[in-house]
Amino acid sequence: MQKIQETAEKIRTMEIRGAGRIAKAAAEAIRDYAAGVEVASIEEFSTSIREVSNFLISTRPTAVSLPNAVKLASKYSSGNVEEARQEIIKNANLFIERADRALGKIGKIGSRRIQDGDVIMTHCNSHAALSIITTAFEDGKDISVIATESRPRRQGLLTIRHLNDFGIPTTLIVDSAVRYYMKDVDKVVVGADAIAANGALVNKIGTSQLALAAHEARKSFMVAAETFKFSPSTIVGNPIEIEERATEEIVDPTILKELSHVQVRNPAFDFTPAKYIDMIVTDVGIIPPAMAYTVIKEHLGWELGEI
Ligand code: RUB
Repeated sequence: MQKIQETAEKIRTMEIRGAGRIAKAAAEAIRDYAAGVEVASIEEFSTSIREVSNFLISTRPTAVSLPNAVKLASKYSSGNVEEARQEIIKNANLFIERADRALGKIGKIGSRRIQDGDVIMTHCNSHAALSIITTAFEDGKDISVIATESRPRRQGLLTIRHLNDFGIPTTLIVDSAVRYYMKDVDKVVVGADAIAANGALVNKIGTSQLALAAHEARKSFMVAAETFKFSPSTIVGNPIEIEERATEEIVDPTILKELSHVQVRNPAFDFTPAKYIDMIVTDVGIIPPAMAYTVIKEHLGWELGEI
């Protein structure tokens, strides 16, 4: 239980962040918990797996990779505790391996869409988007990146550090400079926290303004997303919840205490409608957003009865 609590805390405080990393950390935590939990019966095993699954899922509400990972990792069919443990260990390891392989595939596929000389704008810090950018660079393409700061948590600083380690020339800008610089951009490449059945993207707050500015300037808008970022529950009408984080991330609480007519809002993600997305680069190939439903049905084992 200690590892579950530690992982949950790290996800909640964003020490572990980014939808892909969150998913892998949750799968690892479930695996280790299943391997060690002491139970007297399969019923007890099932109850405790369900409880820790729900606990992990509650840590961050938007990244659909989290419930998808927990669901795929904690699958078992045996009525015998020892066999059920082994099934979970196997499924969790399979999920983690696939997630790692998916990043490599997305990098390979997406980099073919990047041309020599391209200026790429990215937002926040997405390992899937960075996989495309760094693969294109390693393939010998002379590219440069414009990275947004991504207030309030400033994940853009992680992005510029990562790109700098590869030797990729990068310009850091504030989020409000996105439209100003769009004229210099060839392609926008961002990651995904969730993709709904209608192809809408949920990603770091501000992503939709990159998409709008790219659309206005006729620049290509690419999303990098593993298949486990697609949301099965949107097929049956469930909305994707946008996480609202503490106001302290934006403004010092002592300042707010002096003000009686001000509220502060801090949504962590926003929606980008499918019509602003040119392509989604997944580990099973490049798709138009309109194919999100097919990805969910074919690659997430979605069945109406399960939801
Ligand atoms: C991170 C974010 C990333 C996606 C995709 O938000 O919006 O673009 O999670 O990342 P936060 P990846 O920092 O709030 O978790 O491609 O690494 O899964």
